[in-house]
Formats: sequence, C-alpha cells, structure tokens
Amino acid sequence: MSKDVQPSAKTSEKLTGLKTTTPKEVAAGLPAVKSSLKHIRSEMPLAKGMKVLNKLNQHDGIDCPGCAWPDPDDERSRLGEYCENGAKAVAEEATSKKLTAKFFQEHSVQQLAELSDYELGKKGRIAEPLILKAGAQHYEAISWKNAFSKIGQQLKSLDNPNEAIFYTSGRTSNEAAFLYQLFVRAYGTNNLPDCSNMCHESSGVALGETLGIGKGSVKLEDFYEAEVILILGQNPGTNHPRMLTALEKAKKNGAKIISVNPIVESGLVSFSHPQKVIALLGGKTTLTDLYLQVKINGDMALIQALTQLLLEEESKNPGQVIDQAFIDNKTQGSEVYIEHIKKKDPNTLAQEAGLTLDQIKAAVNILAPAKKIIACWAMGLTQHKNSVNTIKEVVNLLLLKGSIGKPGAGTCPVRGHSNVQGDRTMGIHERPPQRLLDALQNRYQFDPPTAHGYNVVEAIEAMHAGAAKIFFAMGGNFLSATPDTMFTAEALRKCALTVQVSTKLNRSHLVTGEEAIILPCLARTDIDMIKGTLQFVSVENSMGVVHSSRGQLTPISDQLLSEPEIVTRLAKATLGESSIPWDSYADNYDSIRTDIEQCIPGFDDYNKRVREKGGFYLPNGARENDYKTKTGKAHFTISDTTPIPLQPHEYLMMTVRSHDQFNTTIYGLDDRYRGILNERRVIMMNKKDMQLASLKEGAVVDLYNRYGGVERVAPKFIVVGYNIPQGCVCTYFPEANVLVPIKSKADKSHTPTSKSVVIEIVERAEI
Ligand SMILES: Nc1nc2c(c(=O)[nH]1)N[C@H]1C(S)=C(S)[C@@H](COP(=O)(O)OP(=O)(O)OC[C@H]3O[C@@H](n4cnc5c(=O)[nH]c(N)nc54)[C@H](O)[C@@H]3O)O[C@H]1N2
Ligand SMILES: Nc1nc2c(c(=O)[nH]1)N[C@H]1C(S)=C(S)[C@@H](COP(=O)(O)OP(=O)(O)OC[C@H]3O[C@@H](n4cnc5c(=O)[nH]c(N)nc54)[C@H](O)[C@@H]3O)O[C@H]1N2
Ligand code: SF4
Ligand SMILES: [Mo]
Repeated sequence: MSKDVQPSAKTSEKLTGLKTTTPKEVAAGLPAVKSSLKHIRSEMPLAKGMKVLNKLNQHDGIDCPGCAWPDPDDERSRLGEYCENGAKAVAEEATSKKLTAKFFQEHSVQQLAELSDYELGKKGRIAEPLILKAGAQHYEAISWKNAFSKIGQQLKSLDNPNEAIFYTSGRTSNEAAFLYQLFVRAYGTNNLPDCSNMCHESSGVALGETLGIGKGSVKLEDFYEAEVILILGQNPGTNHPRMLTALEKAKKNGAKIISVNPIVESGLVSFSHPQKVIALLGGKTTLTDLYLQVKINGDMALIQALTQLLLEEESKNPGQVIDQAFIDNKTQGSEVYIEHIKKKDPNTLAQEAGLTLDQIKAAVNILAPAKKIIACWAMGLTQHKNSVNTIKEVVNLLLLKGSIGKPGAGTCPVRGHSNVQGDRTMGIHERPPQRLLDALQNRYQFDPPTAHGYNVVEAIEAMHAGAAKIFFAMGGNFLSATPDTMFTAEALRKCALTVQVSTKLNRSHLVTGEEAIILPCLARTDIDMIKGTLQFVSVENSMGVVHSSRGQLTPISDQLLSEPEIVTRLAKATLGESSIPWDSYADNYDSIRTDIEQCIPGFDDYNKRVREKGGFYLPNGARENDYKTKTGKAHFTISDTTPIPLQPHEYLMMTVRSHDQFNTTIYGLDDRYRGILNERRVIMMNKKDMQLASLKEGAVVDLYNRYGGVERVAPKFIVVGYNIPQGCVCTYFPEANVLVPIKSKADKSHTPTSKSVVIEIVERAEI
C-alpha cells in the first residue's frame, strides 16, 4: 500500500437509523425461524439453503461453522439440529455471491475501506488468490504457484524465524491446525498467537492451575442431571442458542438456574423452542430462577460472598452444605482458603458486586442443599484484569460443594469458535507443552523451537516495534478483533508482508503490510475433493468430543484450496526438502490423522473412531475425578477483589456481541432480543446515569479512553437508556475496539480487558 493514502482502519462511523423496542422476554420461537429463512434467502436459492441446513450437525453432516456448543451424543432431530445463528453462519459462508479479481479491479482498497463491516461481508466469497503489490491501490489476481513461492521466499529471507507471526482463528479444522503448527515449528518459531488469547485463555490458565486441565469437565448429559446451573457472563440466547434446548431439558428435570449478568438477557429469561413452535406444541419455558444483575466485574465479590455464606450455613448445619469427604480426599488448600474467606465482610462484598445481601442469600438458599452444580461462563468472566482469579473463585465454590468429577456437576467454560478448543489440542499455542515438542521431535526428527512465541498482544507490540515483519493469518480478522484498533493498524502497516487465508472479505484485507496476499480457502460447507477422493475434516467441541465434518456444497470457484492443502504447499515452498511427508498429507487426510495419533494424546485409533457415529470423547481428568496437577489434587486458591476505581465522570464499559453478528462478521443491524434495531453505534446506559450526566435518550456522544496517557476516541455513539447497573455501560464489539487499550490485559492470561474499559462520555456539539 502507498504510505500517503491510508485506508481507514476503523469501522464505519455512519449512523444507520436507530429504532428501539422493548427488550424481548422470550428467546427463539417463531421470530427465530423467520430470521433464519430471511438470512438464507438473501444469500442463496432456498433449495441450496435447505440442502445444507438439513446436513448441519447431523451425524454424517457438516459441523456448524458457528459456535462450539456440542451436539447430542445420541439421536439428532431430523427436523434440524441447528439454531437461528447457525443458519446465519451458513448463509454468510455458503453465499452464492462471489468476488473475483474483476471486483477488486473496480474497487480500490481505499474505496472498500469506506464500507461498513456489514457491507464488506455482504460482498460475497473470495473466489481466487489475490495480491496487493507494494504501492498499488487495487488487489489483482495471482496464481497459487506464484503466491506460495512469494510467501516462501519472503519467509526464507527473514534474519530469524521469530520475525514471522502465524495467527489462527478458531474455525480451522484439527487436520489443518496440526499441519499449520507443524510447519510453523519446522520453520523455527513458536509465534502462534490465536483467537483463544482474546477469548477463553483466562479459563485455560485458571482451570489448568486448579484442576490440571484447561478445558471444561462437563458433558451435555450432565446438564440433564444437574440440580443447579450457574450461568455467569454468558449470553447463550445469542451466542450458543442450542444451549437453551439443554437448559430447557435441565429445567424439566428439576434444575434451578441462577444467571449472573449486568444486563437481563432474553435468552436467559425464557425460551420457546422453535421446532415445537412449528409443530404447534410451543409454550415457553422460564429458564432463570434467580437473576443477579451484578456490576461489571462484580463476579469475584459475589462468589466470595456466596462461599462465605455457604460456610456459615455449614456451621449451622454441619455435614449438610459442604462436601467434606471430597475436600479431604481430592483437594488441597481448603483450610487456608476457608480462613481467608471467613475474614471477608459480606456487606462490602455485596456492595462490590452491586447486589443486596438478600439477593446473595437467595442464591445461597438455592446452592446450599445442592450436591450437583454446573458453572457455565464465557466472555463476561474472561476479559477482565482479574479474570484468572475470578474463574479460580468459581472453582473454589465447586470444590467446596464437591461439584466436580461426578455426573451432573462441573466446569463449563462455553467455547466460542467452532474448533477453537481443537486447535489448541492440535498444538496451536505460543507456549507449547514440552510433551508436544518431544512428540514432534520423535516423529519428524527435527528440533522444534522451545522459546515461547508471541501471544496476540505481544504479536501486535512486536510488529509495532519492527521486531516482526511478516504476518500470516489462518482465518479470522486480526485487525478488527484485537484491541486498540489504531495501534494495531500501525503495527500491521509496518510489516513487509501480510497474508490472510480467508473465506470472506474483511477489514484485515484493507489495512495491510507493504504487500498483502489473500489466499481463498474452502469452508466447512464446501465439498473437499482431492484427486477424485472425497475428504473430511474433524473438530472438537466445547465438551471435548472429536467428530467429523463433511462439506456438502460444490465450491463456488475451482480456485479455492482446502486449508490443509494451503499449509502443505506453503511448507514445501518455504522449507524445501524436509523430513515431513507433506505430499501424502495433502493427498489424503487420513495420513494427517495417523500422525496426529502419534503426537497428541487421546487420539488412539483416530481414523477409526472419528468415523463412528458421534465421534469420541477425549480423556478429561477433572471429569473423571482425577486431577493432573503437580500434587494430584484439585487446588483451592486465594484471591482478593480489586475493584476498578472510577472518577465521577467515568464509566466501566463492556463490549458485547449483538444478536446479528459472529464476532467481526456482521450479519445484520438488529439486536432483536435487546430491542436495539438498525444501528450498532449505540451505548447502553443506566437512565439515572443519563440524568446525572444530562444526556437524553438518543443523544449522540463521543467515547474516550485515556489509559496510559494515550487518548483513544470512538466517535458518534447513540445513547440508549437501558436496564444496566449505574456506572456500567455497554457497546458492541468491534465498533468499540478502538477504545480497548493494548496494554490493559488480564493477569497471567494476557487477554485484552474488553469487558472492563474505563471510558468518558462527551456529548457532541454536532452530529
Ligand atoms: N451468534 C454468535 N455466536 C457466537 C459468537 C458471535 O459473535 N455470534 N461468538 C462466538 C465466540 S468466539 C465466543 S467467545 C462466544 C461469546 O459468547 P458470550 O461470552 O456470551 O459473548 P458476549 O457477547 O461477549 O457476552 C458476554 C456476556 O457477558 C456479560 N458480561 C459482560 N461483562 C460481565 C461481567 O463483568 N460479569 C458478568 N457476570 N457478565 C458480564 C454481557 O452482558 C453478555 O451477556 O460466542 C460464540 N458464539
Ligand atoms: N472488544 C472485544 N473484542 C473482542 C471480543 C470481545 O468480546 N470484545 N471477543 C474476542 C473473541 S472471544 C474472539 S474469539 C476474537 C475473534 O477473532 P477472529 O477469530 O480473528 O475473528 P472473526 O471475526 O471470527 O473472523 C472472521 C473472518 O474469518 C474468516 N473465516 C471464516 N470462516 C473461515 C474458514 O473456514 N477458514 C478461514 N481460513 N477463514 C475463515 C473470514 O474471512 C471472516 O471475515 O475476537 C476477540 N475480540
Ligand atoms: S448453537 Fe452454535 S453450533 Fe449449534 S447450530 Fe447454533 S450456532 Fe451452530
Ligand atoms: Mo471467542
């Protein structure tokens, strides 16, 4: 790109015409069915849409490219095992619109950057490899051969392999992920940042340290046996819609649900099953029994108050509330922990949580008699400075209640991207375990690098400092998903080359290094035929089940390559002669799986078991009540709350997903459940705060963050009065990412603090 004209890195600042309705009280139902059809019809002929939807999440079908929620182990509904947002994900990916070099001839990068993310996504699937040459304004076609040879040359020309960065987004299959990390390590670096660094890294660290496994412990069936389900910082109605089906069944079996969230999310309140609505059997099921509207980041205070009051109950009714036998046999550190918690003042904790003591006692009444508790959480817990400790506090509560390592109980960090968990299992990790490196060494006879690589934030800082010069992304939208958009844009622009393996156009294709290449790949829904043989890939869901995914649609262009083939060809262009059998991997994915089996524990008989109905479960110590920590026990840990100080004119902002998006992919402009329609540049605010700040409904404001003495501004947001605790505000991701400071990260996990951004709000003189 020419240095004098720089396309905008920010999301579009055009306002689109806000309409509001009252937030919905019931999720899904008929509106969900209508919305699914609308999205499918806008992208493809209905027959094509139905063909793919009928195969979504079926045993011999496609793993939904949406979230990582698991499928039932046994029978799958013939009426469809998908939700509204699964249908939207398919519509977006399997669109009949395509983008060839001609489109890019007609539209400069500068012009494309003027479009909103929504408009960019609607342009269609990228249909051939493209290059943006140094100084050019337009992408143009490049052959695959030349693209690989150029990238390979550039990688070879670096002084040190650590000057290259290889990002992964979580949609990549196990097979592609395994090959990718193998290539990157054979090339000589562990610079493998991934979307997990911004997502559930805090869960991985907290669970690894306390329970010896960085993944959740529950299976889907555990939901049907649980007595209490705690849902913290998660909006399943939008982000994991089929979880509502599981919650509905749990409720029918007598479970109580406690939801902890600063805002009242419709999907947590009640649910109307779309299939039952179609069959005219539909009523609604009330899901949450107790809704605790905590302040943003008030969760640790809440849980400490809960455990303290539970201990008090135990002293009144010895042997009734906590599980002493489990604590004695399976844990360590309980005495110090109990002593620590007993010293806390429940009133102070309640105040820090933003709740009354009575509300907390109501939760204690539900939890005290329960012996089987599941704790679910997502980004509302993971994206704060103290996230690792907050999640450890959740573990403390479960340990106290003996609610782990048995049916109906345990940890459930609900994963985001459909294969983010599998990618990690395959070795996409900037801090690889020695066991993996040894296994690679054994199998392939090369010495993998041992020095830790960059995580997402470190990768941005390294590019910014000029220490990294090539950025390669296996999927995702790095620019828009990461914090501090303007800083990240500067970082990417300093690179010599940026390469994106992508399906759809996004802003990361427009804010580039001196040269940029787009490698268009097959997506989940596409048939993957190699030399006349049909291939399939495999993925791991949020509950550790590995299963196959088989594309069903004829690819939109014969110029698309599968991700495994892209990696093998890149590897050959970069590494030349190598002890790794790249050709046989590219020809038949069974050969990749054979080697995964040799290098990664839990994949015995991979090729056989992945072909069995429903796939197979990976081993999980915490599930089996066997803790693979250094001591062989589950660990209680000690933490203290650290309230974030706010000046009178400051607010704590969380950035969330609307109902019409998948991360940076914007499906539409409506957040139907929250009643915010046709506009994404909104800031939800408590009405009393609005009065105090003299801000009227509909006022247009600029948002500022000044962390570390740097002024960050997000202009033109519309104020919407909303049921949210005072001092807290809410905006959408990625519009507000310009405000998330690059240096504000979670302790230990380094996750950007996207859910606790301190901001000021200033009304605009003119709109
Ligand atoms: N349709 C759709 N599905 C998706 C995605 C998508 O964008 N669209 N994204 C996928 C990905 S990658 C992920 S990681 C998941 C994300 O799934 P979620 O974590 O559900 O996503 P968020 O919208 O970030 O919502 C976080 C929730 O936490 C609440 N929250 C924010 N701060 C706090 C806090 O301090 N305490 C508590 N208790 N709650 C808080 C918010 O109000 C919100 O309800 O979804 C996955 N599934
Ligand atoms: N402020 C704020 N920022 C956040 C978050 C937040 O809550 N708040 N959430 C964070 C979280 S949880 C996550 S996971 C990250 C997400 O970060 P990313 O994973 O980087 O972002 P996505 O928007 O999911 O990436 C979408 C792009 O992936 C490409 N793509 C889609 N399918 C495929 C495929 O099959 N193969 C390939 N190669 N490419 C494909 C398309 O080109 C599409 O444009 O964002 C993080 N950023
Ligand atoms: S819950 Fe998630 S995985 Fe299941 S159909 Fe919906 S988006 Fe797809
Ligand atoms: Mo995520």
